[in-house]
Amino acid sequence: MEEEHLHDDLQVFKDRNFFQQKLRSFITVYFLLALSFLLIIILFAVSFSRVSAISSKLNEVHPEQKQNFSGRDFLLFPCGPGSREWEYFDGKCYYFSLTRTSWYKAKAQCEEMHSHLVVVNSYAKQNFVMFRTRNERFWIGLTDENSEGEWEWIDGTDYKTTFTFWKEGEPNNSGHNEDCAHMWTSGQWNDVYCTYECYYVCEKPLPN
Ligand SMILES: [Ca+2]
Ligand SMILES: [Ca+2]
Repeated sequence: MEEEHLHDDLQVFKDRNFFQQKLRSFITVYFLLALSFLLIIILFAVSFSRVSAISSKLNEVHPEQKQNFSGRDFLLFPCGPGSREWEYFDGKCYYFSLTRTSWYKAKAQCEEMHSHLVVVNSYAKQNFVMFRTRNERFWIGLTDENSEGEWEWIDGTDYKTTFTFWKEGEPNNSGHNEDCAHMWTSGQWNDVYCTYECYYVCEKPLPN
């Protein structure tokens, strides 16, 4: 009887020991799982912060590259990469027309492009325009239509105190109706009737 009782006690002890072992294993497994989970979270947080740091560095670099690119663009096309038909000279932009028209229409077409007919107020500008207009006639922004013989630049530049480059014997107001000036094939200026059709040069300031 006593032996049987002892056997039961031993069995209870064994069961309890087994239960405790199982519990310990469960706790260990759960602990390891929790630890793994925590490690994953830490790894994720570290990776995320690294990615954020790299991305913000890239963002810092990108505007610089953009600026360099637009800087190069500006050097190549000072009048704007979208306005390659405009040519740059000495702080201004010039458009040399590809079609012939009257002085009035040329004036209007320059205005449509937010510019005005060229004002040739220096020998340097004369040289620049003359080089591009060789062998063709181009309207310039000079007229005496308001008062015969009183030449006026289209932008209000004072004619009397400014550079001129008239052809010899010009302006001659031939036929009493020559009120608009153009550059001759030689580059020198001539007055001609304003409805005459020739090319034209527009001028505008550099875009902002
Ligand atoms: Ca005239
Ligand atoms: Ca003339």
